[in-house]
Amino acid sequence: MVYHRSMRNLLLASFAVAAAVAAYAVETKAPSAPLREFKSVNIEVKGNKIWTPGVFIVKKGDRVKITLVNTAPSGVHAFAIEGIPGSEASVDNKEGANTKVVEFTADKAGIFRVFCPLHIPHVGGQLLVLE
Ligand SMILES: [Cu+2]
Repeated sequence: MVYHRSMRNLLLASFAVAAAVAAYAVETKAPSAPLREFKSVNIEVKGNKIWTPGVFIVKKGDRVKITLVNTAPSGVHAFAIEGIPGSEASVDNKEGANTKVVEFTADKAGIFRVFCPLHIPHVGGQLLVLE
């Protein structure tokens, strides 16, 4: 009988230690990075094609989601951020098919060029990733 009690106490103590370790693991888990969401629309003004807004400011480590809508009458336009994998998209201007979403993590600080790879004279922008 004494043996059973000590075994039971040992088991209870083991569970208490396991629960404490699990709680510690939860508390020390890194919080998920904030999601920064933007919507940028491609417009055309006197022949200039522009993703607007074209400047995106985030912090290093943020997840970034940009919804791209192409309303320019001139056809397909693309979107890319130099040096940022996952930021590229080609967006049609046809009603019902004129929206694309790009998502990436801003894992390095700096200033990155936003541009249309299809039309280099396109008015460009910048992604600013703060340290
Ligand atoms: Cu373009």
